[in-house]
Amino acid sequence: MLDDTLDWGVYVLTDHDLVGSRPLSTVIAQALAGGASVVQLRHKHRPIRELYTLGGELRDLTRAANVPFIVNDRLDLALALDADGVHVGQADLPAEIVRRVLGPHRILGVSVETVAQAEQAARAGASYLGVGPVYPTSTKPDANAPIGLDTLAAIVQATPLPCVAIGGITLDNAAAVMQTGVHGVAVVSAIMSAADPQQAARSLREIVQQHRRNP
Ligand code: TZP
Ligand code: MG
Repeated sequence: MLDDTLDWGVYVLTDHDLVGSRPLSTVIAQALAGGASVVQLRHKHRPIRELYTLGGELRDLTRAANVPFIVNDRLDLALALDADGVHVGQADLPAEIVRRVLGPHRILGVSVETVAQAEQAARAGASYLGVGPVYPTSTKPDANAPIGLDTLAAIVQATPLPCVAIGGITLDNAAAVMQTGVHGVAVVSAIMSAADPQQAARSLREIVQQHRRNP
């Protein structure tokens, strides 16, 4: 899974709070049908057993769609689920430790918001960077101030790693985000809150493909 052919274009993260009464696995299946190209199980405040069960469903869906399945924060859960990778932030386990435990082949994503953090993540063995928040977002209450498009573009320029932009990305601003040279956009609410997640993913995918400067 860790190779240059990964498609970072439409990276969707789960959120239990945004799907209403719809099962998360149904929303993800719809997003995949619309062209989501990466799925991350992002799990705040849920018992680990529940996440293990949900994660198994998502792993099966993503495998059937030939799309990478990534677990947020929890290395143990990623390994238990035989996920394709894990994504850590600056306050999670250090990236070099996660890389050591994961081995060389699985995907390691690291959240960054500065060029210095991007350089450090590359040294630690990151496979890709999640860069943001680009815009204000209400999905992550503890998010730092938005970095904006200029800082996003500076990080993209500075790192050899694929960058996925995150934070407040919608159908309205995705084209501008893609023009910074990122490999894709990562969204929570734009797909999780959509009345039609399949259509939302399809529309995002069209914008990404139209405005992509990197594959
Ligand atoms: N990391 C930085 S911003 C964010 C995360 C997980 C939340 C993005 O959510 P949304 O709804 O796409 O703005
Ligand atoms: Mg985290």
